[in-house]
Amino acid sequence: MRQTLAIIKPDAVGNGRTGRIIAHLESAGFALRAARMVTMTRAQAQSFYDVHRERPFYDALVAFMTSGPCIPMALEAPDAVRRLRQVIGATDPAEADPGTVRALYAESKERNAIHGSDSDGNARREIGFFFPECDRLG
Ligand code: IDP
Ligand code: MG
Repeated sequence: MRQTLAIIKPDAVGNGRTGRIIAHLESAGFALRAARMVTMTRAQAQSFYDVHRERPFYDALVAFMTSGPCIPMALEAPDAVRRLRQVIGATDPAEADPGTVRALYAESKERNAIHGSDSDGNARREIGFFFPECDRLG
C-alpha cells in the first residue's frame, strides 16, 4: 500500500501547527496527494470512529473531533501505512518516541495532533471516506 490517511486534528489546527506538521510529513518522505479542511459533523465523526464505538473514550473523541476544523490528507510513500505510524508516534504523547509528530505537537492522549490509518484496509476505507473521488489507491 503506497497511500495512507492522516488527519491533522482540531487541537493542532487550532494551535497553528498545521504548516509545521505538513512540513514534518514531507521531510519524512511523504508526498501530499489530497487534502481538504473540514469541520466534521457528529454523524461523520461517529462513522469514522465506528470501530471505537464501545470504548469509554468514544463520546469524548467524537466531541473533540467535531470541535473545530481538521485537515484530512492522503499521503503517499513506500510502505505508507507502517511508515506514517512510525512518524506520528504512540497514541499517548508521553509514550511517543522523541521527534515524532505526537511527541512534538500533541497535548494529551486524546488531543494528540494527528491521526494515521492503522492498516491497509483501514487506509483504503479512510481515504475513501474523505476523498471519494480518489481512484489511485494501492
Ligand atoms: P491511534 O490514533 O494511535 O490509532 P486509537 O487507539 O485508534 O489510537 O484511538 C483513536 C483516538 O482516540 C486516539 O488517537 C485518541 O485521540 C483517542 N484516544 C485513544 N485512547 C484514548 C484514551 O485512553 N483516552 C482518551 N482518548 C483516547
Ligand atoms: Mg487508531
